[in-house]
Amino acid sequence: MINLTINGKDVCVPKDSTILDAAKKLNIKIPTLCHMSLYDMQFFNQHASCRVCVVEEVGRKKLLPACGTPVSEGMKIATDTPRAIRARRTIVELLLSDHPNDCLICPKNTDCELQQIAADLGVREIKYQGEMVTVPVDNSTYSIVRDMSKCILCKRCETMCSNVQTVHALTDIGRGFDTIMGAAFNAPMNETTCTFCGQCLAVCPTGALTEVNNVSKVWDAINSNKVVIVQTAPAVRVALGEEFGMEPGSLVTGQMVAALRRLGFDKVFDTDFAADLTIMEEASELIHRIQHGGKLPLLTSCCPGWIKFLEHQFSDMLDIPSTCKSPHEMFGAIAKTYLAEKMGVKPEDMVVVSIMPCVAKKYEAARPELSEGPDHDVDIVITTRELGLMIKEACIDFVNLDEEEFDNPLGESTGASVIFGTTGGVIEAALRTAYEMLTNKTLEFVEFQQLRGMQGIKEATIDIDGMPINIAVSHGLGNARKLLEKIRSGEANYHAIEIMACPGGCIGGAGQPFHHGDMTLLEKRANGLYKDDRSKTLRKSHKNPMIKKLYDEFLGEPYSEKAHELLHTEYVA
Ligand code: HC1
Ligand code: SF4
Repeated sequence: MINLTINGKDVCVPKDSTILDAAKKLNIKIPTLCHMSLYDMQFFNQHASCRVCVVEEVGRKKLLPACGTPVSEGMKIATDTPRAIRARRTIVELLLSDHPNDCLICPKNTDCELQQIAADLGVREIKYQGEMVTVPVDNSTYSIVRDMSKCILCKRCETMCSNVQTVHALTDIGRGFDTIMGAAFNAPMNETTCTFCGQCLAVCPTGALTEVNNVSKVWDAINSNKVVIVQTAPAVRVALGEEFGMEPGSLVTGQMVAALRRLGFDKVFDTDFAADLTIMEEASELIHRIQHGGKLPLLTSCCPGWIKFLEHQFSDMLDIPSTCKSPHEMFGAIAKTYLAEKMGVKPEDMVVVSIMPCVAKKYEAARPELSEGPDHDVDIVITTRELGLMIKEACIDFVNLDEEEFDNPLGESTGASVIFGTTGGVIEAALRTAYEMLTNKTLEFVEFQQLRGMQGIKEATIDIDGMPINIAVSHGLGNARKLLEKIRSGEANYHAIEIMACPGGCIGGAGQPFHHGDMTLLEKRANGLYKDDRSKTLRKSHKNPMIKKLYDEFLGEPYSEKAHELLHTEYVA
């Protein structure tokens, strides 16, 4: 252990600690910008590139970056000397010297950490005006915008993409002033191995990486003559409240539905309905593969970021994911056929909008192999944050709205579908149905605690009436890679695996209110979903009466030819 003093207070910390760690132990705040600690300190960004955290070593009059300097015995540190504070302000002034002054119209306005730190340090003028970065904005994808004029080279995006997601799509390219963050040869993002998971933009402190904003497309649709219907993903309901100052995990389903009606949507439906439908197909597929010697393990396929990761990095294994489309795409397919017919609306006169916690869903909706007709089954995707913006723009008093119910028939759902939004939830929902389909017995205890929690990889053997079923669950693409390598080498013996690209599952999606890798916050969102599940009378997807009706009236049997035509897909290398 190492003893030192900070601002005259003694502190004792383990020998590999930094000055920043020691200051945290004393509850002394040191501003940081490039520094990042994620998921209970499993990952760090410790490049010490911005130097905003400089502190003064007393006696030696030396300025040191607190995040990158290890403690040493007898060290005396001061965090609040005029020299340290002046140095921090100068550093921020220099960062602003080549930063565009467009805060008012920047997508990160009020969420920008550079803006906040400049305000906290009392920066009130652009003191130095230097040359600007002139690399064109990369608008090549449906999900992510890359504007290098706003990059401060903190490298948080690289840490996220390389260390957490193991995709390695982003790195620093060029030298000196010309350095930017991008793919090799500054290729546009749509020509790289990027999965569009968006986790890089979730940790970007400025507006250098942001999501593609589709809000104006939604307003245009609402103000047109078309019938505009909306669906909301499971994870949105436990995070949207945060945009209005509510506690993480607050369940705001009723207020969300009311707000969507006030915004002008013609019908407000639930992706949860389609999650129940997915389970009917996916559980049937699992049973089919087990009983007919099909390829195992079956991998869940509802996460577009993970599917793209598989297509790029494990293209020899495209036959293992379930062929089921994701729930929001199943919803689109059913909306533009069954529902359109029921409503007496031509599919081309209907606009389907998805509210998702995810930025990869924007790209997924545009994938040609996921739509039946010439138009996309899902027309527009916006994130939880974009919905928050629309509600603010319309001056709706969200917190005080009276709760309202979803419309029917595509608004009815069970507890099984709600838990899709957290890691482990999809496979738990599938097991609830697979058990009863396989055994014709009632599953009394529907909660599979072994599959819950925030460990990166969870493994369990579930006994289905004497038949052991080996399950694995992973979240975060780095963990997916570990599981896929075990399958490729023949080391693993699983029947089914759930994979989600974002740590925490969809509750941690890049379209959610920024969570800064805070595991406690993610757990609160997960608990909100589990609470919602417990509150439901129906907790198994196959018990959803509207799903039964859909099969009776339209699809026939689960896994039928019609179901295949509308609800299943294929993957491309
Ligand atoms: Fe998800 Fe899904 S759970 S992928 O995480 O299968 O985005 O919430 O909508 O489609 O239902 C996301 C969430 C979401 C789909 C469902
Ligand atoms: Fe990497 Fe995901 Fe960002 Fe793409 S979206 S660059 S895969 S972190």
